[in-house]
Amino acid sequence: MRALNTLLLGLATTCALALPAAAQVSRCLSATPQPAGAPPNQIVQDFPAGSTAQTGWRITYGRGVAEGLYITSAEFRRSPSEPYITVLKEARLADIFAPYDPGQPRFFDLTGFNFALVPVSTVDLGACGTRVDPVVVKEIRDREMLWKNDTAGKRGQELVIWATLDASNYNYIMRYAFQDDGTITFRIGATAVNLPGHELVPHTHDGLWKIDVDLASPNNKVDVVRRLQSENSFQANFVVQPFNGGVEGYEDWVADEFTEVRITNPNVTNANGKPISYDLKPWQHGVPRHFEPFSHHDFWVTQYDPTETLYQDLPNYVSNRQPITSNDAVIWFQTSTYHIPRDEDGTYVSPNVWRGVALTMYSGFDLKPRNLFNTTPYYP
Ligand SMILES: [Cu+2]
Repeated sequence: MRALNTLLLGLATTCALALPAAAQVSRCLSATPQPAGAPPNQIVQDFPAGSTAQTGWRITYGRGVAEGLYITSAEFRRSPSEPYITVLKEARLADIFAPYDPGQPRFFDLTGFNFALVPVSTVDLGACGTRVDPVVVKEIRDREMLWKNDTAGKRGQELVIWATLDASNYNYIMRYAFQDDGTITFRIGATAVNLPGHELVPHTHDGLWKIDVDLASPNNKVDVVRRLQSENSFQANFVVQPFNGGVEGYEDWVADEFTEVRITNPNVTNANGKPISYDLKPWQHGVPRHFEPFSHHDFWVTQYDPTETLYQDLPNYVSNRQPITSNDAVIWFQTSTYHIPRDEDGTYVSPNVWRGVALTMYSGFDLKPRNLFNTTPYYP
């Protein structure tokens, strides 16, 4: 009897051990089969993954030495019966700036070097990632609760592509996520080994982004949205005003105004008659203000010009104050993390030998649709 019990217990243990592994594998969300003959740098993903499509993205990406990973188009559809709507013509890090608190060194990690992307490793892939390119990872992820209403709710999903820039001792993770509700998230993560000889010196990692939203056409207008509030009144209100009065220039992110930049196509409306927009929502820990003039303001907007690629030249690019009310506008935005070294970054194992890596720190922003849908997406 004891032998039989042991045998049964053994079988039960074997089954119990086998089940979690199988369940773990099935947690990976299904990638949409790619259309035959599609360009190799294109990714199509419908949501919900592996089920009857409701929404979907069709994106293309590019990558290069001194450029990292960037987006060369992003189109979204609200339902499988509708055509895709262009959202992005281009989005990239124009540069990455790492100035050290004593004043030197000051690195421009894209335009100042020829840094390449790191080949994808198995550790990058995790349980569910795929290598879409020798240096680019694709993941279809669960992103927790899209909405909740007591016991009702819906989990959200996203298509993520990311790559890692080998910036000498440092690494930068460049990550773009295209979500089921039309949101796009942009993140830059700083990690790897603190600067040799400066391991304990504070510095910032500034993501200098260039975002060309062409919402259903290149002819969009750009507004700035602020919450006006006062400690002397119960009341508050918001204002929507042309960015910099409607001409090329800059605006600042003001923490107590919840500042956002809104890109609208005034000629395309949803079924409720409202123009479709995207809101650029900062995701800030703080704002960098360095000696360099480009860093003196958070948002810059220029009229599209293919020769304008250098973030450092923004003050010159805006000097002729071209209109940005019904042209192809480009938004430039800086996001930053302040890295004060800590023991978790590593330690000196001998006077000049450092051992350890800085854990990843992210900065970034989201682009979120406004009046693109007619009502709540993914609601019964
Ligand atoms: Cu750092």
